[in-house]
Amino acid sequence: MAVKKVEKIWMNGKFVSWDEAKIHVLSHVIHYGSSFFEGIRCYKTKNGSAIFRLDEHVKRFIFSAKVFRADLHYTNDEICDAIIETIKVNDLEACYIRPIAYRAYDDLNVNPLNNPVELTIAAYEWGSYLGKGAVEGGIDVCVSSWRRSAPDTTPTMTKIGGAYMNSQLIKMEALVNGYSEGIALDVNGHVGEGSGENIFLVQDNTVYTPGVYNAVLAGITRKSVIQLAKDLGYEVIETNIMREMLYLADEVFFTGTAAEITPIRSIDKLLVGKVTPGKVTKELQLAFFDIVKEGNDKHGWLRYIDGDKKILSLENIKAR
Ligand code: PPE
Repeated sequence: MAVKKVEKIWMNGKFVSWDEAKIHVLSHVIHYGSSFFEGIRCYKTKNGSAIFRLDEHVKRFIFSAKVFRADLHYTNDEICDAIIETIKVNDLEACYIRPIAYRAYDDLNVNPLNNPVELTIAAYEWGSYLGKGAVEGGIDVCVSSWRRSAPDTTPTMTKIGGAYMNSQLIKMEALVNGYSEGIALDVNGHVGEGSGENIFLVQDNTVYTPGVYNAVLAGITRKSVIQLAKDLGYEVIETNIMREMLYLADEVFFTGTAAEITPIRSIDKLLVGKVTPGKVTKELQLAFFDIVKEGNDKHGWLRYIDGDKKILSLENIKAR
């Protein structure tokens, strides 16, 4: 499924047409994977289009670049505004947003410091990440033979292009063996995450998830689901998780911007729990979609793209 083309892409401060958003083949990023990116979702809520935890995503974007000594040349607020503009200029209501900064064209050797850092923002419609019906009915996954990076190798807390070569190995192995996704263990054999999702387990009404020390991305959906589980009264434990706990759990699910909350039906052909989605997974899905679809935003996680218009209309109401 090809990316669904829209009209314009934001490139280094201006809009260019989708087909002209190109970079040179000798750009540093192509040879050495030197990019920093985000995946963000804009939902069509009952109160209008709204971006989920925009500020948090942009903070992580700037953090990823900082670890690699890259200056994005734009502030958090400027990047947020550019993202909103990109959605508006393309008349999108619900979409996936992909800001990406990369070491561009100039010098060509491993040292990235002489190459300019460029920034691009695209927004487009994106369907179900793990296949049709995945969020509703669950998916079948395997434990990957590929591990996540060890600490002090590739920094797993950053969202960087190069790290997704590892994700590709996990994903391809899963797909060619007939699974929808793979779960990678960390360097010590504890459960890590999927190729593009964090993972959660439910056992005896307690929710477990690996810690960031298990070589996982500090997912923003993960953080949100931890909060929602606590709101619902569940204890949430971040800890080392043994592989066999995956097989014994009552419920297992993935979280991520693209994956949202996707239940896991089986792991290595062993069925997970009795029904998919399980009780806690379902409650968390309801709580999550109540925010992003119904707009019941009790935590202030939504940024409406027509925020200004909303304030204006409030004033109009007052004036009447
Ligand atoms: N781990 C990895 C490795 C990862 O790529 C993601 C997001 C997550 C965890 C969840 O993080 P968060 O989105 O902040 O909750 N993966 C993004 C990109 C996927 C892709 O195929 O590209 C995403 O979900 O947008």
